[in-house]
Amino acid sequence: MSKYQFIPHPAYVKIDESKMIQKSISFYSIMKHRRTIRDFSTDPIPAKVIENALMTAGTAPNGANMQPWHFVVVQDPKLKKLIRAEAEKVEKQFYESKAPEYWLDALAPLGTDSNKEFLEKAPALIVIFTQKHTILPDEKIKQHYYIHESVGIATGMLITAIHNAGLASLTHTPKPMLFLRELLERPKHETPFLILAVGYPAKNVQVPKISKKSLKEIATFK
Ligand code: IYR
Repeated sequence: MSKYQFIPHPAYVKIDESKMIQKSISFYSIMKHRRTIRDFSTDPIPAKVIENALMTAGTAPNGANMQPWHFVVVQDPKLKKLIRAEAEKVEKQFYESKAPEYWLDALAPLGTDSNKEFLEKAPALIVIFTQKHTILPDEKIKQHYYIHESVGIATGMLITAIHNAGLASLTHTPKPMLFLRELLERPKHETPFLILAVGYPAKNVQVPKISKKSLKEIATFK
């Protein structure tokens, strides 16, 4: 007998078609109201929501079930201040010299700049790391696979869970962002992937007037 076990799918419940369509519509109407915000309220957020959203992210499909991610939740104001200072350093270089004109033109409708106040104002920053491998207790190394695909999927599920619970978020990718490994004391085989700022929107927050592509533009049916 194989040492690997298969069990009946413990949770699959078939729902009828009309209910399924209804559910897909109501989920879409929840998700289409998600907006990235750049101005957060400093109001504290429920720790349980963050924990549950992280557990949701942890259910993501991923390469060979290696779960090649690590999430650091930063709420300490001093640490957030340090992250902001380092991020603004690299962002200043990006906006003032590194970014080509066409990139800055593409960003113009979003109103971004090198000021990253949200890194201090948002009550929580979830810093997501990719892991190249697992180090086993005997120090042997277990390789990870499809790391970026896996962590990208988990991050999408995290953003979805946070939105579904009623909080807002902002994906931030300072470039380069290796400073996060040092500031957050993560090991060498982990690489920062993205910062997700999480909180309530500031009062009267404004968002850019932008739209999403239509189904026709994003999908082909053959
Ligand atoms: N990392 C920079 C620039 C930036 C790039 C893209 I592509 C965006 O969609 C938004 C911002 C910043 O955070 O400002």
